[in-house]
Amino acid sequence: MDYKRILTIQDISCVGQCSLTVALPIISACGVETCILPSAVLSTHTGGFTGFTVRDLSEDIPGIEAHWKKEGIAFDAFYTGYLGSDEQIDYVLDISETLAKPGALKIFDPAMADNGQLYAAFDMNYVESMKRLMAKGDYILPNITEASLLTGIEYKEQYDEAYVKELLVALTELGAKNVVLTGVSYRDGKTGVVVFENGEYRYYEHEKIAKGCHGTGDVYASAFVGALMRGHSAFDAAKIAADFTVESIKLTQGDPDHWYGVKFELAIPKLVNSL
Ligand code: PXL
Repeated sequence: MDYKRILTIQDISCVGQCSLTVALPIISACGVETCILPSAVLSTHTGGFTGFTVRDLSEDIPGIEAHWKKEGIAFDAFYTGYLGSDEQIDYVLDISETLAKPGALKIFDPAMADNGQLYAAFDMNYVESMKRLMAKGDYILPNITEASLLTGIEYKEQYDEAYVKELLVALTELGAKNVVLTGVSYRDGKTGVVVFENGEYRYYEHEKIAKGCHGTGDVYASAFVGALMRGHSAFDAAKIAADFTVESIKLTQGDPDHWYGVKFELAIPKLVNSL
């Protein structure tokens, strides 16, 4: 069987079910070798906990890259999520060129904002740097907030297909080849994902369960990467990832103690079956 090796670069939030603690189990469960490059170690994610610790690992990255180069290690794909700084974006740009197998895919999630707002750690300089990363993406996975920040197009909570298409075209004008736009909701009780590939717009709509569950962007992106690397088309991978994310949210609903993430582990058997 075709066996792919990817590198995912994002933080380790030790508790909180996001970034690497989500990407590693999900992509591995999809049958893909998942190498990691932690950008930082935090005691928890930053979305609701207070007093978390942060250790930035930027200064370790050049040494890790040099070692891998010496060992002749290369990757079939790169998947990035939450990164700690502008400097790390430059490292990612370099690594995704120098450690790439021929034809390697770059799948970049800006992971910097949601619900109309940038995450606590970021400012507009970071957004500017993120544009440079998005420009190199084969698939970028912004939500509507991130798409609006990246393109300078006004953020809207209520919108129509014309607005979404304007965002998609502007994102490809930044340089991104294809866009998977998440959290696209045209009517109450429903949300979905748009895959804009080679200029073609396709929408997968599904039920909307709860507003803004933590970590679901990372659960979604990880399953998308896993399914894509297993040979599914981008649209099928987007559907598989959406169904997995919905199932994970359903399995978490009704447990107020579990506000910080979703119980995606319980949905992994279904994800594996859908591959
Ligand atoms: O992608 C979500 C995420 C990842 N890592 C950290 C975060 C968040 C969202 O808040 O704070 C550290």
